Amino acid sequence: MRLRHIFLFFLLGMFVGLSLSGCHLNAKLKWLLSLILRLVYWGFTSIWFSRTDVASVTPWLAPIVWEGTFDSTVIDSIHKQQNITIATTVFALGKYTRFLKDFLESAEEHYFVGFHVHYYLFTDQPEEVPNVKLGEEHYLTVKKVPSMNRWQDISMNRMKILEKLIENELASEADYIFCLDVDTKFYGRWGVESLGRLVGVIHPWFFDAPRFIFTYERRPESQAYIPAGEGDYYYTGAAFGGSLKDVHHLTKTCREQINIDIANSIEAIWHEESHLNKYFLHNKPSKLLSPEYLWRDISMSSGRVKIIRFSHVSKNNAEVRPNL
Ligand code: UD2
Repeated sequence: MRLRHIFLFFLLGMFVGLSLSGCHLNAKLKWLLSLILRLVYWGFTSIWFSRTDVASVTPWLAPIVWEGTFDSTVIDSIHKQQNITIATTVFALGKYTRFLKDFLESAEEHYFVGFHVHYYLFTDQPEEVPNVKLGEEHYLTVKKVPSMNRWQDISMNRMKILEKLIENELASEADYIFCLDVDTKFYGRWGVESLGRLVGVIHPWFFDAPRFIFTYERRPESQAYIPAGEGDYYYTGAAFGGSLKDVHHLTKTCREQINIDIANSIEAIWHEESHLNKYFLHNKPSKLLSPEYLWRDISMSSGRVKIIRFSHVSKNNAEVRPNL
């Protein structure tokens, strides 16, 4: 595709050059006219929105969103006509309330700017929620949840709370939902290019790693078990989303699997993230977001990650978590 257009680009230049050859224009002017026409062609064609250095489609033909694979102006204008609302959930219990200010302030700069967003913030300390000025059509609802003694339980319990939120409150309130970790910050655009029926984000530690390195649950006793040789990508538990129906099915299934594990006295190696990976193995995401949508630390760079949109902030686990 790209080669064809490069060829056309030069052909257009030659054609313009030849057409002007009979005119009484000086050489510099002809060259300038030809260049302007070629740049106009370049500017109006959409072929430049593709990447050859990364995979931008999965083996089951779901797009993988990277910078350079979409035109934000085009995709924004399509979605603007649809009047969609994106519910966004975030949990901040215990000392994790300290991450809220940066999360919300940076989200207001970069996250679905110009679209309807409704944040649902779950916390055990509503009084600690900072007062952040929200943009037009952005709303925030704070929901009190009980404290928990283990960070693993806080993390896993999100599936149950999300399932109930979708079931009881969101049906007529939103079209899509994203569920995000709070110890994070936005640094670049996260917009409608991320929307899809079922959306997973490739984990930043594993996007260029071979499958045998993936930290799937390997014990057959757990419901999250994935045998060696299986699995497509390693997805992060820090960000996932999609339509309400699909995310409801995801959260319900993961909650059920977690409960079976609890009954069998086993906890998956990476908690709900392990169950999420198992779910995505059998329910393939319809869209994948590249690690631009959840980077590991803003200071760590990779040639293929050209823009960091959302990133984990470094934290001292021993200091912020209620247990080790
Ligand atoms: C990984 C995942 C995370 C989750 C976890 C499960 C990535 C980048 N992150 O992160 O999504 O799957 O593993 O093992 O893959 N929380 C609180 N208070 C607490 C503890 C946790 O509010 O005391 C919430 C908070 O929203 C936080 C989330 O739970 O962002 C996940 O906890 P974490 O960030 O400490 O987990 P981590 O870094 O191991």
